[in-house]
Amino acid sequence: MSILESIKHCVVQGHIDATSKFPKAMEGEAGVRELTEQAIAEGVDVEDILMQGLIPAMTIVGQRYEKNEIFVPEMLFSAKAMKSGLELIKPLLLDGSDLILGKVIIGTVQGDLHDIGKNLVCMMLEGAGFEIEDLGINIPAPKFLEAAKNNPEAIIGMSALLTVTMKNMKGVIELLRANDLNNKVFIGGAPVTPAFAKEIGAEGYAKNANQAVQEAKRLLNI
Ligand code: B1M
Repeated sequence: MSILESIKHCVVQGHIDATSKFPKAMEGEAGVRELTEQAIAEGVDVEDILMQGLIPAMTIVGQRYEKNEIFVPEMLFSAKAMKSGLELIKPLLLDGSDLILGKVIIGTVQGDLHDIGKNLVCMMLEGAGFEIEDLGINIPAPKFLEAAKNNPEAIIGMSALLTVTMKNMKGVIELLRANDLNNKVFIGGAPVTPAFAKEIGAEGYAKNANQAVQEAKRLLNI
């Protein structure tokens, strides 16, 4: 198995590192943390670690959850394993430049606790030179409003992973506009589509973290 395959396998299994007690059968074996460290040390491209190791693993986790092969606790271990890899590659995605292209306020909408994709979007934006105010997860509309009031020039990014929570994006936009705030808004997350973005009045949509950078630049005319 290649190192990227091994990283993917460990994320799917939810195996964080050699000290992890989960899954029992992998106790003592290198996990996502050690393997990601090893891949970095061997000079494997960070983009490959992300696109061929970490991200496809979560797709498999989602499929296994849908088929009832795993349940929420296992999904949570996979998310933790994924995060341990992301933490290691984050500094490498940031290029150290002091240039600030603009500010992005970002959060996962109310009712939604998924933050891996949002965090990835934050990393890519930060790496591209944007200043980020990350509001976190489960963010109610008034919190977006407050942040927008303090930053009228900033653009607002919203993430949702659940079909039931993506509807809350509309409420945020309505609240901003009712308060005469014109911050441009872009949205993303697995169930979100360009058509939905248009329907709720969001100015932008991005399918993934790379597109989020392009979209933020477009909205700020960069
Ligand atoms: Co949840 N979950 N989950 N989950 N979870 C999904 C989303 C699901 C599709 C799984 C499935 O059934 N196949 C399903 C949603 C079904 C639906 O609504 N259509 C689901 C469910 C049902 C649930 C619960 C309801 C389960 C339960 O409790 N019964 C529950 C809900 C909790 C809540 O939020 N209130 C729940 C809980 C969890 C965990 C907490 C266990 C964990 C999240 C941990 C965490 O995030 N800290 C979890 C996980 C890990 C997943 C899956 C497996 C993986 C999500 C992920 O991290 N993907 C997911 C299945 C899947 O997506 N395949 C699933 C990797 C990540 C890099 O991709 O987040 O899509 P993604 O982000 C991408 C793009 O979407 C985009 O760019 C990112 C990078 O390329 N993007 C943006 C995201 N945000 C963006 C914002 C932008 C632009 C682009 O601009 C602002």
